[in-house]
Amino acid sequence: MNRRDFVRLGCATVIGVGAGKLRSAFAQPQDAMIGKPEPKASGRAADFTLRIAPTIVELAPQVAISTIGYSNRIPGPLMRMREGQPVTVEVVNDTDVPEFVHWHGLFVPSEMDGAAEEGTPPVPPHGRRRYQFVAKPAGSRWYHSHTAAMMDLHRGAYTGQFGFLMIDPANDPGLYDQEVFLALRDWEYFLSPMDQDEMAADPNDPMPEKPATPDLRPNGLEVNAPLYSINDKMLGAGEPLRVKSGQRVLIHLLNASASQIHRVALPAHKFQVIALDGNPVPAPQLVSVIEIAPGERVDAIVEMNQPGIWILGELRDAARQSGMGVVVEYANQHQRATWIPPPSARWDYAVFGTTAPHPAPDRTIDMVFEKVPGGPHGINHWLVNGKEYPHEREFVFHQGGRYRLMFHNRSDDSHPLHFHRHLFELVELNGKPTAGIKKDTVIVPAFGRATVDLVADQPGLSLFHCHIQQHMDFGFMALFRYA
Ligand SMILES: [Cu+2]
Repeated sequence: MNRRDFVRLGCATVIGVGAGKLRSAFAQPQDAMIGKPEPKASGRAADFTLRIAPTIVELAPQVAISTIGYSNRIPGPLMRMREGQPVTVEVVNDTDVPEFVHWHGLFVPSEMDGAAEEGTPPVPPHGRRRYQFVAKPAGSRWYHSHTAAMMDLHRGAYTGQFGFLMIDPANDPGLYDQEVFLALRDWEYFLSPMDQDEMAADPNDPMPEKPATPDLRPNGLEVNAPLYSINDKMLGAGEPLRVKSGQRVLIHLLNASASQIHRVALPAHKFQVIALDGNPVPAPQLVSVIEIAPGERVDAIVEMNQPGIWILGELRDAARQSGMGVVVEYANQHQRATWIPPPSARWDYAVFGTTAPHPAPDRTIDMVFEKVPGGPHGINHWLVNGKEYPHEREFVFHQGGRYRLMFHNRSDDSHPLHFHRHLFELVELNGKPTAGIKKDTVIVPAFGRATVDLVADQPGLSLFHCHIQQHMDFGFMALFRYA
């Protein structure tokens, strides 16, 4: 087996139905290479071309959704490059609205980063624009639309505009037999007052930011979704992930949802988490459950040593039964696909870290996040240090400075906070120290606190925001500049 074999994953098998039967019933066209970029435009030197255009994603037979995608694929083409390689991406916009492609987790200049707030020019409607950057740092990155959506749930991150971007290191130990890319995704977003309850706060969590008096204002509308998929297929459609006993399968997991934190498990197996947000962790660990927030990536190796047919899926029955799962099928197995709820376990970034001391920062920046429940349009609005974006003055870095950012989440929701163009190192999570974990997105739990260190080594404007699209659109952003 070629370890670079890229398996395009659909899904297969609803619970309780024979896998073999469904495979023939739900056979998809063989189109195994979403990894191939579109052909280069003639005479052009672009390394990749992305075409933003309306597309149909067939999540399952009789479940087809009209959306916007990259080059007619969901996820978009896998963009694979070598660390240090200069890259030109030609983006063609076949839609009626300006678009931005953000290179999530890469160190790219502000004008190439794909964020209007940083000064990146848009890809004009029915126009084109080239993004040029050097591929760094190595690891699992991704690209996605960074257009504000506001009340339009068919724009920006609510569409199918997302794809994997892999930057291969100079020396890849390649300790795996098969490599798969799994993007978790929600579809058909709508506004609802319902709490998804996907991340009910654990009453045992310390909640250091919980106010003494609770906010009794009624909650506003939040973005919800009735349909789920892994890549472009619901559980019950598409191809299973075919494995052989003894294989080590490297899973690149991405949460490309615009709104929800997800937790996944593979019954009878454990995930050896080796990288978070594409960055190798100091202490790889075996876990039964992976929790992953919008924007985050988790790379994990699974040793296939429990022959059978299993469902890799979301822990919540409603999400899994509405599509968020994929069948893992060992060779020569023909039984029904099995789901077994995993033992309850809290996700804790710190288990992948060390206890090394951190150098003292030059400065600490406190960032306090609060919710304004049910503001204009009945939507929750968000405050950073008492104000919605934009702030009258940006946060300021001095080049080469070492900054400690303290994220105080004074709301009853968990938020995945993303810093553009930089990596940060986790220092403390709800008072628990850790070290050596480098990320670009971190979940700060409800009423929780996270502290991260960041070296200001990427001059230019840098956006900071919650990666839940609605939160970002309604105030949860801040801009950092260099002095
Ligand atoms: Cu948020």
